[in-house]
Amino acid sequence: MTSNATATTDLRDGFVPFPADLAQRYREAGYWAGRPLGELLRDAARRGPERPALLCDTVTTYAELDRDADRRAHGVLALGIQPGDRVVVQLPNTPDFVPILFGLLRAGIVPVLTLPAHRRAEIEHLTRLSGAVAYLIADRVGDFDYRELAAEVSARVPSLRHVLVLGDPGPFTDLDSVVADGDSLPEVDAAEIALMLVSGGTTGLPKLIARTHDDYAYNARASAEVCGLGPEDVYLATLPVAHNFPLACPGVLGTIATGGAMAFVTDPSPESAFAAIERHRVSVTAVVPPLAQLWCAAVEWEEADLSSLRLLQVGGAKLAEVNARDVAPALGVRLQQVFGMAEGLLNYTRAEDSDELVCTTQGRPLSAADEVRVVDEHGHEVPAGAEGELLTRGPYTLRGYYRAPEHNARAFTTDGFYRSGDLVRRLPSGHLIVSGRIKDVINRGGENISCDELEEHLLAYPGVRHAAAVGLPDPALGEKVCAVLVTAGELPSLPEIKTFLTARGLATYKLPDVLRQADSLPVTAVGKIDKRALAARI
Ligand code: OOB
Repeated sequence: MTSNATATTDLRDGFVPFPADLAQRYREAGYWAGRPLGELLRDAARRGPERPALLCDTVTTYAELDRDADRRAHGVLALGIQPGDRVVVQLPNTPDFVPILFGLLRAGIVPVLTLPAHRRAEIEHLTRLSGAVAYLIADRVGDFDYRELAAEVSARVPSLRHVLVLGDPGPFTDLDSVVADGDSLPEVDAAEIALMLVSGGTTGLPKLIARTHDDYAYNARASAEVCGLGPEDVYLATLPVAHNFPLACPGVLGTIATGGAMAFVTDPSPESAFAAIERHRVSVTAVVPPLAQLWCAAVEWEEADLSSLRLLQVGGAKLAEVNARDVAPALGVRLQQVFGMAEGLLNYTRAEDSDELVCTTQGRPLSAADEVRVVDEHGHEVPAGAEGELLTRGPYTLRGYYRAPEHNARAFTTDGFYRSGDLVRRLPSGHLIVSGRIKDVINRGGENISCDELEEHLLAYPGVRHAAAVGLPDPALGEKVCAVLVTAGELPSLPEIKTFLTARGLATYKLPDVLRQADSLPVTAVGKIDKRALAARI
């Protein structure tokens, strides 16, 4: 690759920092500890050097992991990548992810964490937007060759100077050769950007969310505490580890903060995940609702010892109450609902919550410093228990997307609250019930129908595995309601569905006009049902 640098643009250019007064408050209150993320691992290795960190065919101890991360930090710096530079990272769920991530963090280099399912459109966009100088990939996963993707992207994005490959490098640089010994690493300021997450937004191209060391370390530590993680826990990264949920809620970073062990699967199917749970005695993992449903069903046919599993976190999309009630009896675990976003705010159900709260709510905010407002379309707070849009601000919630001033003007209030676009109801206990997305509605002849609400009812029909409500164009109504069902047996008839929904008390205008059957529903990069792709398919 050529090494003539188009000068790397300044990292802070386009970053929206926390206002100084709030930053000071978060520091004084101890939310922000002033320690860079790289030190999480340093501390764990100091406390328990011989403790198991990464579980695979072999066991990597914390001391080994710590050394590996340092050698990689020196290695990338020796290549000429500098503190503050951005590096697009796209790796499958492998234990190597951990030393690679920590190597970058300790060098003060900013990883842009993309998902394995991203392809040229997203990677090219994210590389340009971040001004990345390097792209870090695995050689191939399944049938897909990331080196071909890298060749395309580097031909199009001039800032990209290095492609580093885990595995067979082909024409690029072998990532495992990018190691060096050294004495001192650059000083990393905890108030600076540590890493960038990709927004899970479903409209337009993804946006970048810059998370600081201070805010993200708090995110991981506080999440670990709420989940009761400790050194005896074994966390399984089931979802793609570049996603906020398995990365830091509490995920890999929370596990490191508490000195536990981690295992990884590239394939979240019951067959592969259950085998990993049994083999590594996994105690905690996180999944999206469609996967939770699949796992609950799979105990019928998969023989595996899941007795080590104590906590199953489910989040990323609404977990229907009927499905929530299945989790504990089917898998013999405690369910935790997690309603979070890459932008920041996390809500968890707690160990001390009643089963009723755990099955019917999406949890309450992680931090006492999380500020939540539930507002109507004019921005006025709604009465307690009423539905409204969730706005939030707090010690680990972004103040603006990276390099997106126009979008930020709409996505934030003037006093810095993030407009989540999620519709929620708040109980007196502070627990939130997610009732839909502002935009995920079908407008049927002027009546608004919440897709989430309808889907929840459809899922209660016996034998319905997955359900999605989508609007189809209709000359008379504007939009009509189409229910797409994945069923265990035969598809029920439309009149049967209507009778069932009416008996559940659903208003007539919300009843589906059309029924479709599908073998499966399309999913996003992290495994949530992809409504846009589904609508395009119909
Ligand atoms: C997580 O993060 P993202 O950034 O992929 O997606 C965030 C959006 C939320 O705004 C909401 O619309 C939806 O996903 N969502 C949920 C939910 N959890 C997320 N909707 C209903 N119920 C839930 N439990 O998805 C994410 C990040 C960290 C932890 C967990 C999930």
